[in-house]
Amino acid sequence: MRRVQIIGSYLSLYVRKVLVVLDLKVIPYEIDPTVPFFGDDRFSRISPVRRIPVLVDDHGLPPDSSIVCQYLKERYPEPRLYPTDLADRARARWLEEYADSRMGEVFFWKLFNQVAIKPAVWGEQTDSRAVEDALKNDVPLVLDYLESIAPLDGFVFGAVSIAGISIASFFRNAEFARFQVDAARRPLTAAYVSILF
Ligand SMILES: N[C@@H](CCC(=O)N[C@@H](CS)C(=O)NCC(=O)O)C(=O)O
Repeated sequence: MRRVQIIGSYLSLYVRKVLVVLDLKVIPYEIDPTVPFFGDDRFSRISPVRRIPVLVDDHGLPPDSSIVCQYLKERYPEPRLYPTDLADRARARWLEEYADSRMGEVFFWKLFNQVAIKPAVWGEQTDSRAVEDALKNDVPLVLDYLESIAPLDGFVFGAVSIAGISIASFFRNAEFARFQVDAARRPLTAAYVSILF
């Protein structure tokens, strides 16, 4: 199978989501570690909003992790990472979207960005109040929602799917920001995240 190229860093949760899909489908890849903040004109042309990941293969694709994962699903159908049932497939896509947008907002922008990107990339101070606010107000709402959809046992939809992959990718960054799910308060979410890792 031909090797594909992924423009993006291992540190990005959206890149990680695509890499997990590539690994599960045993598709060889190489990483172009362009950092979006410093990408050149070529990067702006292939990623107009200057975001990673971008998958580069012989088809010249648009960016966006969900679009890339959908493309990989159609080009390399096995193993299936979207449920067979139509309604479950819609639910899985919703959880992917929830992870990408809401969890992205909270775990990436409000936490990881504050504790990692601001100091390491921009040399700016972490806004501790913003971090505290996210931990107090935003994170609990996300975790409550996940607790309501996490299965009693095993995976949502019975097998590893794009939903679990998307959710797990965010918890890795949350962990980099020294955040862990409290298993006593949210046992289903903690168990679900632990099997996804
Ligand atoms: N919806 C996009 C989001 C991608 C995204 O926000 N990537 C971040 C890295 S984790 C990025 O490139 N940030 C650069 C910036 O905001 O300038 C996707 O799913 O690919």
